[in-house]
Amino acid sequence: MSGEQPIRDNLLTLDHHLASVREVPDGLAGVISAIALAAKAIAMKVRRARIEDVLGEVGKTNLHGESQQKLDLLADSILRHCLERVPSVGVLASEEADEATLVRSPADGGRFAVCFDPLDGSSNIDVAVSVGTIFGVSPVGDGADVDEQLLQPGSRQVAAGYVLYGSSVLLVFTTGAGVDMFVLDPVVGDFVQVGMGLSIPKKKKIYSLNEGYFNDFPAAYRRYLERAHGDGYSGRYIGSMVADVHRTLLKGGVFLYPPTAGNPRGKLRLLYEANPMAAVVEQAGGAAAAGLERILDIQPEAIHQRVPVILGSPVEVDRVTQELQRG
Ligand code: FDP
Repeated sequence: MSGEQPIRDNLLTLDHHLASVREVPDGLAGVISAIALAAKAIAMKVRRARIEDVLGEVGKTNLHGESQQKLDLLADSILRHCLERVPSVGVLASEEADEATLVRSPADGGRFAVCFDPLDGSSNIDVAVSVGTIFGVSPVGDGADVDEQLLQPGSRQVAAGYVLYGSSVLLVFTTGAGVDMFVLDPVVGDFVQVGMGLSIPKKKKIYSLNEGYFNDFPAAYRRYLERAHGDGYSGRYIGSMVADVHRTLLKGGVFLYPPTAGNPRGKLRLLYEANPMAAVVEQAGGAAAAGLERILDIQPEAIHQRVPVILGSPVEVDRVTQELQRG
């Protein structure tokens, strides 16, 4: 038996796909290619983390008070390295940096602001649970100030998605015309298309949240959960947003991170967690709310702003928001 692996004859790589997608703004394909390149490098680091001794904490906390993992910082610098070289990239904002970075001004061709969480779910890395990269790309807004160029509602995103470093490495994203899914084929060394026009199930009796905070949730969320218990729902929670949202996208249900006593505005960040995931889920026919507001309509006030998150199958999101309407 030869060691050769079969290669599909109908192989469509990410680059083929990007070349064929119509009506994406000029320079956007280069941004997505750069993210895909970074994802390959990050995937390798995640796989070899124990071997290369890059597990564990750096010994510092980020501005959210969370301890930074060595791999968080490594993933951040890989993404920056790849994105800064793309001529259309103007502004970068990362979970791992207090301030946004001006890469090049609009006058020098900087057309896009890229917000990213380089390695989401990083508290799971040490135990080999799936982690991910989340990204959202918007045209830079008007204003001389970097924050003004960045702080725009998620509805302005022209591309959004995530990479899941799991049992396989998946890239799932939208450029505003449906959601496509690619898997990193280790034989070809490239992302190849495995799903087009993903559609989230309309309803499914699954909720995904950290139920350990039950007593800390506002009453409406507790009522929703009590009803879900009575209605025979299943609970599924990995504790890694990319993995939980990806499962919700494919299998249906609702993913929630409600306000808690410790995090009265929720834990998840609007610009680089909630907005990109909301864009993907809505493009797949789902819904995404921050309490009673649509996530994508929120005008951000700060780079690291937090929001409550309720997203998934439209019927399931509706069941939660109905409870919230009752107060
Ligand atoms: P992590 O702290 O491990 O980086 O926003 C980060 C995040 O993980 C999400 O990926 C995950 O959904 C959430 O926090 C988990 O928070 P809890 O541990 O409070 O459930």
